[in-house]
Amino acid sequence: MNTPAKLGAYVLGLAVVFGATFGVGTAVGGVGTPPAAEEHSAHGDHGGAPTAAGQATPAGTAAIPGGLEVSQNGYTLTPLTTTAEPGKNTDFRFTVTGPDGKPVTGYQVQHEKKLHFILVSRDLSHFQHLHPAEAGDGVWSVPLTLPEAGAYRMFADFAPEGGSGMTLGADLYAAGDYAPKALPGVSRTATVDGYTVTLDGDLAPGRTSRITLKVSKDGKPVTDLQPYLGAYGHLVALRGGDLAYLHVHPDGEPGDGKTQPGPEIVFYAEAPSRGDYRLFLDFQHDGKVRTADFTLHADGAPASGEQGGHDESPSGSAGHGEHTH
Ligand SMILES: [Cu+2]
Repeated sequence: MNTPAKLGAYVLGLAVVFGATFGVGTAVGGVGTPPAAEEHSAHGDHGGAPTAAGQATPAGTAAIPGGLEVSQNGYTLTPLTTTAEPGKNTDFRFTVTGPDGKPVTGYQVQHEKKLHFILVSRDLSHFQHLHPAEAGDGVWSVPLTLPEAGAYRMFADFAPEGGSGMTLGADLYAAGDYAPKALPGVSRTATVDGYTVTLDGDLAPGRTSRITLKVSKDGKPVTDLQPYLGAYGHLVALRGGDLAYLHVHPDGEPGDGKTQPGPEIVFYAEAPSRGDYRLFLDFQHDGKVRTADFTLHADGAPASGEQGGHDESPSGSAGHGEHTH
């Protein structure tokens, strides 16, 4: 084998490793997660693979994170419309076609939903997490408002029957004058609706990092967070610049005997590279789902402690929760 061919095989091998690590796409998006067993078979190699891969190659060179492609593994996301009037609610519809070219009708339920839908503005100043309804014949329907003029990214996070989880992404547009906002600077405290959420932990390029979010209200820790679609919180993380969709999963779930309903919610997040990331935490309290947002910067070599932290992740924990706003 000549050298280029060997190199190619080597890179391909790394891609396979990274694919297993990052390609799950449920990230939360994670949003959705395959059933627990599926979820964990998909990233069952968390403990060792990120370390090995992170040391063997510059972070981000071998992986294609979720959300960047409109088509993957033979599955293609097809919005039936890609434009909307700013501020006007529309019945937004789309399909996912399978390897046979037909709209997929069979989906695995992930955290009580067959498909999780995330919409962000491309400047990451706007975020929505919705759950479309099946309109028949593989068509998904969701009432959607693009709040103002600009370019948007939609993500469909799902696992087809008999397949593994993935996140496909497509651009949507609202016509009109558009003034993009700069990505907010690094921020570890967010306030929403009288709640303060603080973030502890750092994203590390090419590694799984433990992120702890602590919810308080009126200066007091919130200890009665409500389960929402199977979790106490749902975290979506997107990379600034290209909106790569990170794989994120929570540590523990309601009813597992050890996961408390706040004030802390713990997640494991995989940042594919250095760079800026926006994080959106959905949590439910007093019957309402709220979103707290943060900016983190992943830089430098991963700390050895990160991996140890991740090893404490119970292998039986379910993925993340979901919510509708
Ligand atoms: Cu969802």
